[in-house]
Amino acid sequence: MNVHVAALAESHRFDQQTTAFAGDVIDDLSQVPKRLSPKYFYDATGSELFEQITRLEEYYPTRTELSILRDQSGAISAMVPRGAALVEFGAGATTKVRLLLNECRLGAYVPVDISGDFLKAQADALRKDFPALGVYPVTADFTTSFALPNAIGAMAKVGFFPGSTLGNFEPHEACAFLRSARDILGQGARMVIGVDLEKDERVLYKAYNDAAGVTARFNLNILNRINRELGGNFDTSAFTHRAIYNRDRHRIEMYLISRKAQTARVLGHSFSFRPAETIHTESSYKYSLERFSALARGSGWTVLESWTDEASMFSVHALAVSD
Ligand code: AVI
Repeated sequence: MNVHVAALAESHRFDQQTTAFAGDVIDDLSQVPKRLSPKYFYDATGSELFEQITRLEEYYPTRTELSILRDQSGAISAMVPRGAALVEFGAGATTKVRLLLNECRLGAYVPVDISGDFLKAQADALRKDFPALGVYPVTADFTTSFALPNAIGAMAKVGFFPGSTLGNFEPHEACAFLRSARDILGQGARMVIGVDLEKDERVLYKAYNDAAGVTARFNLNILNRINRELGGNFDTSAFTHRAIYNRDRHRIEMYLISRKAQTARVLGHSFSFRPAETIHTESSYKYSLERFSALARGSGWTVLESWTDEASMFSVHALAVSD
């Protein structure tokens, strides 16, 4: 972070997270082409909009992954050692982890997320429903290195990374994340991971350009967040949402497109837009089984088994740390 942002953060009495947000926004909007990091979608409003997305008819990933976790629960639990600690990287709705908790005889559950308040609420609900389970939340950015709780030291470790969140990482970031997860979980660890698959482009297009406009509101909310938290003055009605499929890079790309020539100010910085100029807000990579397996191999993991739904829309994999 540059000295200027640090001074601004100090004068605005920003906490650590808001300071990092300010630094990233100013850096990313100064790039050519402009961009913003998708990790900033998820304030309270963004998280609620994402929950709405997961219930949309066009957005197949969530319900398809749930159906795989349900249909293959026996085979998946066979990959999870009895008494293991399940470490979930990022903690969203508890629906998916509940399926594993019901099926596998776990010793402990360790949700890891940057949002401490959300984690606490989630942990309390699980403790009520699974009184015998040790629940040890860790407040941390799961893409960085963090320490596991001492209480699970002696237990086998299984990572859980559902939702194809891996797809929102650039390939080098996905590799770095898988390597870091391997280092955190340690020798002998396993991992259950959900990954979205390549498919008919029309299906992908509709999933990210839904008719009700929820994804558009989700995308635009990042500008609202900049206005709210950093005192920006973006006119959100002067931007439109667009998602396209980039076949060569196997990824959906989401953009905010300026409807006109305009200037927005954030923390004393001016960002000028030409008409139709874009901000790249998210990439969502889609993998084939082969390309995911190669990524896992190159990141210190071996694919033990892969499961898909009948239409091959989504995949769930059991991985083991390579020797
Ligand atoms: C969280 N992530 C896997 C979602 C995705 O599909 O890439 C985020 C999302 N963006 C638009 N719709 C959903």
